[in-house]
Amino acid sequence: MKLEFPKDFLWGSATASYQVEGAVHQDGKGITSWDEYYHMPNREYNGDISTDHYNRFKEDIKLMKQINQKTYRFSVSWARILPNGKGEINKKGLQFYDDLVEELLENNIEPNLTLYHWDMPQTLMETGGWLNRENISHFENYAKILFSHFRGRVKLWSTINEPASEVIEGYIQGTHPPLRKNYSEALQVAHHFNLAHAKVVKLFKEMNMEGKIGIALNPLPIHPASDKEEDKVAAEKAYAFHSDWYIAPIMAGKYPEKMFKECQRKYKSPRIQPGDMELLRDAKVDYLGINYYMRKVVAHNPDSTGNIDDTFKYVRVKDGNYTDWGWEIYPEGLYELLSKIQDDYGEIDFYITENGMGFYDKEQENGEIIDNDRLDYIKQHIIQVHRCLKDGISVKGYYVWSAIDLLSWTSGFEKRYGLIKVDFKTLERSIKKSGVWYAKFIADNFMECN
Ligand code: BGP
Repeated sequence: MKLEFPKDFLWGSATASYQVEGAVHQDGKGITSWDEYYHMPNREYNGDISTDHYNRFKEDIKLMKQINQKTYRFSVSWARILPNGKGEINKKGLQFYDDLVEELLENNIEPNLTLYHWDMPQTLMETGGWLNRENISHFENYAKILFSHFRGRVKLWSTINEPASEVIEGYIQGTHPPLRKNYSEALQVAHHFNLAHAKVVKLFKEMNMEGKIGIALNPLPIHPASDKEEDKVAAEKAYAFHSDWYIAPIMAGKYPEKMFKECQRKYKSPRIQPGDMELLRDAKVDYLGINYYMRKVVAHNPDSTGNIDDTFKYVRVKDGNYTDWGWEIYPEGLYELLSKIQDDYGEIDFYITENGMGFYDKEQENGEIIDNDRLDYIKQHIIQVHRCLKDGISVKGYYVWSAIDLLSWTSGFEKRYGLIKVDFKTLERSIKKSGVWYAKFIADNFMECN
């Protein structure tokens, strides 16, 4: 069967500033929360050099061009533009993104810019980061600088990458900065993320910016482990916790009702001020970005302490296809998720802002990477994108995570994602088999499959 895609479909790949740029002290950049995190005692790796994209972006864009990419999603490091998160603009930092955007445009690659992909200027983190409501106006001010500067050149914008990850890993599990374990804070941070997002969407419209603005969320499709009522309830709770808590405020300016009541009862959080919900309701996004990696299967947890995230527990599926990091490969989940969001909230344009899988890449004797697993992963997910299109779900673009090998937040340089290989000793780059396949697929814009 021949699966054809619309002519204007945007095929691309993605990275994030801290994971790929390196050059952490170059040209006046300020310290970020992740610089701080990786320089705590006993950390085995850090992003000080990473792939050195900051100094090698031209070479990287040349390779993206060879892969026939139509778009590239990257994030701006707030602390390169405003080393302390506010105050004076660092011209050299802005110049870097200027050069990057110009290089992309010259190569006919559409820039897709994310304003915040987790690297918070440390000065702001020290005054409370996203827990401090004042951070919202600092973010607005930073966004305004980028909007004015890139007006007419950057047409695809995303406010925040995966607020859920920073909320859950940074404020509940305590594994990402700022290493907190506090439910009440976590819920407040989620609310501040939503407000910051909404203010910036509003600003985008007020400034009559050309193009589209959205957000990149990472909702998970969740299945109950059995038909038992208690497992079904567990799955509903897990979906509210991981997914709908972040989708509902963006799509409908509200919080999922049951979970909201439970959070108020248990944690008296989030605290909402007059006007907040109106702001969320008025900030209509032009698209919804979805970062999709895996599904989760959950069962009722009889040993729950009663917290919102442990009334359910994760279950490994017998015969499931898992990576070495325990992430289940489940391409149908992408279709399920998008259909559910559309059923719940109506039609919207989607971009798959991240999709990919981390593997231990094994080199051939000549250094080549024959990454059949990654190639198949990408292919299977693109088939699901086609299924969405066929069923009237409007997907406009797809980004492989990641454009190039880079630092995985908590798995270092072992867990590889790139279409482009990096030899981290020499920083030499070469295109992997998956990249060669993707190049041909993009050029054809169709796929033959059985
Ligand atoms: C997403 C992040 C990316 C990326 C990816 C893979 O949640 O937006 O930045 O890192 O996950 O995750 P990891 O690097 O932890 O394997």
